[in-house]
Amino acid sequence: MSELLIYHNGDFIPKSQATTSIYDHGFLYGDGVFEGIRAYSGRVFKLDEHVDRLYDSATAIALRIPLSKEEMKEAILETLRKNNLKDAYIRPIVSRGVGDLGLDPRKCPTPNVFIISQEWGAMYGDLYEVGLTAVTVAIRRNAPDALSPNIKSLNYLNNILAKIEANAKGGDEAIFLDNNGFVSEGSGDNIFIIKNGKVVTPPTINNLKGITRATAIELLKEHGYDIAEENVGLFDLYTADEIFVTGTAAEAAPITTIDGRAIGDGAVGPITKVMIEAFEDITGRSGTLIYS
Ligand code: PXG
Repeated sequence: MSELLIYHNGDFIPKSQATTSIYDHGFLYGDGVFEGIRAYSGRVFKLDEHVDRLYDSATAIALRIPLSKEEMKEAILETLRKNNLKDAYIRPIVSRGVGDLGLDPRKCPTPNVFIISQEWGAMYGDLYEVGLTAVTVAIRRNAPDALSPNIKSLNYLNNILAKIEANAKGGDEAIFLDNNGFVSEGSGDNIFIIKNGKVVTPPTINNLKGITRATAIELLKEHGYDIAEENVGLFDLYTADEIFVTGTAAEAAPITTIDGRAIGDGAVGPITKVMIEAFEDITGRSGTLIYS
């Protein structure tokens, strides 16, 4: 198979040659933003929402993306076409660009826009049937008044520290609390807790405004479930009937153990099963056509 092509500032470059300078502030400081998008069966799922969030992340760090949203969407679709992809993971990245060793973003005149795409399957394999083991971690989610978790920035160290801790504790996924002790989210997904038929997810002040999260809320409402955005504590996690996480990579994934405690009866619960099926259904039948 020929080498994957990466979009870089309007050109398509073979993967092995798609590079940027070590003076790019994306590399020096994690100064930039990105998205994680998926395509299913030739359709890009929630393309508008992901592009909107990319531009919101950029606005929040005063980074001007040198493409209109329409141009960005077309660049994403063209990257998929150039690589003949139908089921794919897509990673647009906008870095501050090349500057000098000082922090000042004014030294970086030209942002670097990259779009990576590649084939991608289920993230957690067999775990969708048995459920994931999650652990809460000591590291707190970035405070919204320090580095808002709403910004999908190239600085993912907070999340990586959580992942390192989860790995050390033998968890498939880390669950963050915030500085107030409220449940925030996973290292790369949002969290939903079910108790007595009611579904609760934390408000997005302390977590990423997940596009799968928003989809899950819509789908649960359509299926007639009672769903609320409320603060959640450790007690609520440990005493839940069901828990699942949502994300572009994770999709809807059940959590059946947290901190050594079985959730509910330890098996994947009925509402979680409805959610997994509803998500599979919507990703299979909606989205922006890549090849029209
Ligand atoms: N919280 C965080 C911190 C994330 O990084 C989500 C929630 C879910 O958001 P969406 O919009 O995807 O429903 C994310 C997204 C990866 C990977 O490779 C992670 C994400 C997306 C794509 C790939 O681990 N996280």
